Amino acid sequence: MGKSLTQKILEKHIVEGEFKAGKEIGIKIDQTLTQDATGTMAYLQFEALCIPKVRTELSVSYIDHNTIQIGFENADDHQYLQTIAAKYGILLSKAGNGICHQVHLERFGKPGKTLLGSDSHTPTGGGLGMIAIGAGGLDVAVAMGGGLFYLTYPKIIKINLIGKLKPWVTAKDIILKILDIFSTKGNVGYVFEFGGAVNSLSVPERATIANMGTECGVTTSIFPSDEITKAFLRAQNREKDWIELKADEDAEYDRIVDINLDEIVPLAACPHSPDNIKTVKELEGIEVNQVCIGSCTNSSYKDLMTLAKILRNKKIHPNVSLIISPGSKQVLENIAKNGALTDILYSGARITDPVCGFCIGNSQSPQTNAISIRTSNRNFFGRSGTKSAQVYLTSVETAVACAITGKITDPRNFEMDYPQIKLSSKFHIDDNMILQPSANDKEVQIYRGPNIGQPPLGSPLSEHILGNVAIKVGDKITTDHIIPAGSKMKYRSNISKYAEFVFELVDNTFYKRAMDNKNKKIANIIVGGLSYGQGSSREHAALCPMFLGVKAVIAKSFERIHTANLINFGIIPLIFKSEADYSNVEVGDQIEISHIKEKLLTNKELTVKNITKNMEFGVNCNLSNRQRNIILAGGLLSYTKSLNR
Ligand code: MIC
Ligand code: SF4
Repeated sequence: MGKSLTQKILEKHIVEGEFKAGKEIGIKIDQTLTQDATGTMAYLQFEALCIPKVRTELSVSYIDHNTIQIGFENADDHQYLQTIAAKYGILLSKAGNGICHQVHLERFGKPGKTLLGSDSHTPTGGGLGMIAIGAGGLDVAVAMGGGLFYLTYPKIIKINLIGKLKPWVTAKDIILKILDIFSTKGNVGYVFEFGGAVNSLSVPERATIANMGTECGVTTSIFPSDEITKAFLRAQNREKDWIELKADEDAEYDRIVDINLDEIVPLAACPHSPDNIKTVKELEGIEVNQVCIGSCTNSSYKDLMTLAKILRNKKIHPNVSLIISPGSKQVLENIAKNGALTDILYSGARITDPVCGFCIGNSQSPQTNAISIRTSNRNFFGRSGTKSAQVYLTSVETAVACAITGKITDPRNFEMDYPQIKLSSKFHIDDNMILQPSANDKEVQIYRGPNIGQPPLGSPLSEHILGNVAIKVGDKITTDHIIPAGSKMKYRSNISKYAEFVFELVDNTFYKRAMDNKNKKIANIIVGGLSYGQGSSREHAALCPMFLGVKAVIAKSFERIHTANLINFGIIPLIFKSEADYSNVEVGDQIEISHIKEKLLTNKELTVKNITKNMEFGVNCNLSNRQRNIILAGGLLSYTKSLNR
């Protein structure tokens, strides 16, 4: 039987486990990436592992998230990251050089390699034929130290593209269609492998699709590496990094889904979830206050050239604020050199640094009750920094149409020919903002500002948990609900401070309640619905609850990265055996879970006693042997240290 592309790359990297869907495997990681918001903690943890140098082929530390410098905290963190990179053999991409996923695609990604990144959109590298996976910072720290990365051997869905996109319909509309089909829940343990008419899509377009596959909750998404990939790498002066990669003709898949590109129309994800899809036609006429173009989903040279061509000789609507964030310094320099930037500026747009910026809500928060059209990948409640804002996610083409007319507008209404953008055969490249590690690593002093704390260690699991339900939440709770980013993100390296904001968006009394329980030595329990922990890879969504004394989360189902993060920080993820039992627990109920170690070691169902309601229910804890040992040790850091002893 032939092999899929995913199988071929995983087979080359597997070190532990067997190729059976649902079983845990350990793979070797060739490349890692971190960004500053998750990176400071990842490197503090890396330091705690006491390894003298990274053991990967390539590790890059990007500064792209916390770039707003009001106060000393972010600038101090940047300096910490720069000295760490110099000392431990890591490349450093300075603030202003670009968004990690865009820069990695341009300068470092290689077909056939594995990439682990402390950011959930790391699968963007799948656009180049990599197995690129997002994970918590601690998993990335372990991989930098040469440790394996463990994942469930995935089920593979072939997304078979048929036909060709019509003018004004884009790769973004393809992935929005996929979100319409698959939704943001129920896809844990799958990989999307793209095949069929992929040769109509350039690498940046493939990357847009792979980037947002993350919103479905899949492990990763991957495209073949073909002549189009080769041309992209050649334009980046990296043709030597190219290899051809494709699935065998007779490869078998767990499922095949055909997507007919001719039938796709401009789409939008409506508030407050990337899977709340409507056609742009259905939304036409809604007045728009803000349009933001950029983010790691749609900020490539092709995106901004399309934008510039549409804006040429046009002015944006007076009621709209148009924000443009290029994906990288390379993109910005190229559109500056060829004059396209002038067309953008003349239209009345505001240009920001090439950073995450608006996407993570640490700048450009819209006005109260605003309608904001964005080309980014997430429109979770409150993420823009304005709770009352309504954020719609669209393609660049739709977004710019809205900026010009001041209303949600189907770009096909424009009376102009669809701009055809030819990708340069050679980009202007200048890597001066990527710093090489020091040749004198022993002499590098690590800079530690007052914002840098110590990574808290978990305590070994106890046999018995007596606790209170400190919060009960519904379905599709994202990590942005658990611990917001935006203006609070500057506390990423200061856990006791950052923990004050846990569940702030959902219930701002949580922190006080949790601390009261903690001070009385009562464990905190979180109760959740379906798909708990969607979205980002931020391990702070486990680390801060751990700091607040959360010992278990009981939910109807969990998302992949968040489950791993909970385990890494010694919090037990428990799944209701019967979803109906969700209604049998309320905030404030006293809960007892006994014989935990014994049940975990024998893989038996656990019993949760609701003392307040005088009733019991069953929960499952589906862990691999390795995960069980991590939980028993009180988390991955203690576990890894014990192995290295
Ligand atoms: C995001 O898009 O939510 C982030 C900010 O990039 C996160 C990482 C983080 O929280 O630092 C992600 O996607 O993993
Ligand atoms: Fe940055 Fe937004 Fe991409 Fe996250 S999704 S990496 S915040 S641009």
